[in-house]
Amino acid sequence: MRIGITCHPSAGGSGIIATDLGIALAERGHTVHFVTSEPPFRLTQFHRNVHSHIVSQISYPLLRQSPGGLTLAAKIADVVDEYGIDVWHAHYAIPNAASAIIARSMLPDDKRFKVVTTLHGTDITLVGTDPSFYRVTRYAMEQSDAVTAVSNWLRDATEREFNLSRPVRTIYNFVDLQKYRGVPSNRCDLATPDEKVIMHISNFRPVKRVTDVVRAFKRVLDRVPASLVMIGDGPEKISADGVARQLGITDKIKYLGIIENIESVLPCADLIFQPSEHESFGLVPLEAMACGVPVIGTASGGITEVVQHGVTGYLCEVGDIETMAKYAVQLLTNPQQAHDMGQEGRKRATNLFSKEQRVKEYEDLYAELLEK
Ligand code: GMT
Repeated sequence: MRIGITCHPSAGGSGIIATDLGIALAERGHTVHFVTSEPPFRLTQFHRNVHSHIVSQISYPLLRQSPGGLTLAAKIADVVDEYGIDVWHAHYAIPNAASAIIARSMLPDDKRFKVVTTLHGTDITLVGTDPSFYRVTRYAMEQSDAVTAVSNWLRDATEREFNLSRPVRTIYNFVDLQKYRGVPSNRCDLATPDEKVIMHISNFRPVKRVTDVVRAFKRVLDRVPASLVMIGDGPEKISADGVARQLGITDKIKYLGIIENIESVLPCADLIFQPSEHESFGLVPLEAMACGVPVIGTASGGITEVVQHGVTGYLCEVGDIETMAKYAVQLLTNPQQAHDMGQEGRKRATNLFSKEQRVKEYEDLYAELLEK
């Protein structure tokens, strides 16, 4: 098949899933065309059958903001016109699905393609339900040939909010189990030999509640020698710094910034903190599980479908840093239990979230649409 993909090129989970999916489809013999505003974060090397097209940005004094959704639509139409595309896979309804739909309507009948829209969460939970976007988000989904969501929680939330005429299908996110695996750790020089390593990975947006990470860590530190490793960057980093300063623990926290090959540091963690307000899926917890690292997170949104409470980690109420710290101390002082939970996580990742299963599911969906 000839497949087009649009996604956000930044370091978030949706871009990672879209890029890994595209590369995997290309490895299976399909031709894949990415159209993005800049090269996708994970598309760093040459892959056979993969093409990357960058949308040009217009700068003109009359236009206060670049009309990104329209330039994207024009680029999609150009790529389809030149190469021919059977299925366009838009990751995020806004603007990606809307742009694909505009592109399709601009083309003659013999060049028209199927549109698959995958919802990743914030397009529905934050942006899509805003009154200013609601109508266009709903239209983009209704005009798509298939809409998928990355968890049952997101599927149900979408169906509830948007009252669509056709059901949304869950296709879970996935992890590459060859790449993400527990390797004998030299602790990556992240801590002294007597310290445990707690890790947090995110884009430091308010929804990630990074100050909860710091506060829970302080409670752990009162009982267990430990180091907190923060990976990623974003608007709440400054608040996390401020809280750490107030608590007098800045010397126990390391910021590593944005890391492309996260699989090389994740196995060095003794546990992961993910105290988000909500997650439509929670790709970081899944990647941690694949590496055999237990997760302490919040029982909110699709993360409950990824992390199994009491088996692959623990899920607490949002904001309940006391309970998070209690579970963390329990795991850090009981390495056998932590190891067993890590192994259960790896098993769950293998059984439910392998890349092979999910890529096949998307491939079958495309084929089903083309048969119609
Ligand atoms: O979490 C973010 O802020 C980034 C966002 C994205 O677009 O990458 O993540 C969303 O999509 C991921 C991949 O499907 C999910 O694993 C995340 O749970 C979801 N984030 C939220 O729902 C807050």
